[in-house]
Amino acid sequence: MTLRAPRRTAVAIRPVIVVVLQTLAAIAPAPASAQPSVQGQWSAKFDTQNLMMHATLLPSGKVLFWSRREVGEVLNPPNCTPRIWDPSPGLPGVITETLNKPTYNLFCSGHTLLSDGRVFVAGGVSKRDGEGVPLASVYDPATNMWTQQQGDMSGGRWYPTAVMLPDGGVLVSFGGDENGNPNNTQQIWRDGHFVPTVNFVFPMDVPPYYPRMHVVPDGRVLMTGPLALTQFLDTTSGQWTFLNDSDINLSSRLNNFRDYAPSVLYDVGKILFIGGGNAPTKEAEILDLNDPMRRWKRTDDMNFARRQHNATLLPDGTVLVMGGTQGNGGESNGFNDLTPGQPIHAAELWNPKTGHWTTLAEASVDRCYHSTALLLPDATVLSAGGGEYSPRNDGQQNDPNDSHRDAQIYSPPYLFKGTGERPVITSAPDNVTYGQTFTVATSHPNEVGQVNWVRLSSVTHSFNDNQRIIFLKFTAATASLSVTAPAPTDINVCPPGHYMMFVLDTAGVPSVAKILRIH
Ligand SMILES: [Cu+2]
Repeated sequence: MTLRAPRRTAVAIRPVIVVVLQTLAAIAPAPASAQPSVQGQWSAKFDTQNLMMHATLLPSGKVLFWSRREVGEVLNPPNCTPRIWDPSPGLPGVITETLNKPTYNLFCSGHTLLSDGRVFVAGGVSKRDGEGVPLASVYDPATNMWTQQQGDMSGGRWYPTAVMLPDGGVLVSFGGDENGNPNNTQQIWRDGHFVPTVNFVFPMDVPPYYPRMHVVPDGRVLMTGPLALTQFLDTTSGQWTFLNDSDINLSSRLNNFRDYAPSVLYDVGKILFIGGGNAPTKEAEILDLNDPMRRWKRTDDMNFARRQHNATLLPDGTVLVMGGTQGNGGESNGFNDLTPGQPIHAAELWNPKTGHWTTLAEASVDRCYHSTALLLPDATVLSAGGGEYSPRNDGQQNDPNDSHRDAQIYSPPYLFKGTGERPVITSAPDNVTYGQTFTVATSHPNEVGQVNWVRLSSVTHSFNDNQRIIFLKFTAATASLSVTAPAPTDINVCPPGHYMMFVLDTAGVPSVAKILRIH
């Protein structure tokens, strides 16, 4: 996984664009060094059979993914083909199909990993973009099979968000209904069916598509975007309340409505909302729910304006941003500007301790609308997909050259720090319970700086609703660590389910993760 990426192939560019590129080169921060220990390193691009538009890391370390159609099909066929990517043999990995795939199309659904390692998927597309399917399905990695769920989903859902709740249920919110109108209902799915007594209705006029939602420490669900107005949902009563008690003006993000922006729960009760909007912005904001003031604050701007980008929480607590476009023109009128020079190939990394962004190495592929990124157990990051849409929203497909049935692996700078030797977890439990103290055998217990859990990812449309990080308490013994799992009272901070456990040395170099389950 340390192959060097080939230089981006030069494309014929009109003179006016060359001027733009030269200007950008002049204002973009110069790379401090081409060294991998500073900028990280991209693998060569590799084929993924189809576009990784919806992607979930399974407890096996494999990735479940799907796109909207197979090559050569019409834009909205009746169903799609979910696949499994197994990176364990080394790149490009092995890709296989899942069994008993749903009879409807999972494209533009909402999904989340359940606490038992199955994947819950709400909605999808029916005949046209915007028109949702009123069905839900579950994928079980143990059988490699899909099962359609019984019961009413209160109308179709195209672009809904599904968030796993600490009690193991799933909150399903909004999306477009069968007729392409906004579905303003929310439901809870639990133990194999939709809870019939729970059917919340959003109090505002128009519910947002793909709302950015996080379970926060008090157990409520916080919606951070794309609407500027930030609100909590109490999932026991269906009651929405403003971020700042009753004052709507103090409850908004600073930078207005921002669609296609990632929102990341990067620490306990702390959220980073990054870029997005049309025109795309460089602005990023943070919210600390531990602060009684409860106000959004600016952190540093990114080095590039971005929309349609992805943000990935790394095992050291930093946030990696990849892809997206800085343009607000092009064929799609700014929805997904792929004009040469507008897609951002450089990754960048946000440090929560300083608020600063560092520009990193450049990918070789545009990763904009319908791209995904997720953290893999070896502490590298998968960056994949992009494309497969109708630029003018008229049913005509995009330029096939802009649909990327491929991926690249990014190795962050932490993998090239120090001696290059990584901590090794030699043994750790598969299951732990809340509050349990357990033993982790590791190569150099006295050089361990952190033991962190990162929840497995489930990502689509620039939002990863599953990722979160837990910083654990530990003590070092002769050949092992004694690690304490989160307490039963921390269930909202660390919901039950699967996490990648990383041991990091004092220089911040992470081990390969051990995937374990807390329950
Ligand atoms: Cu889409």
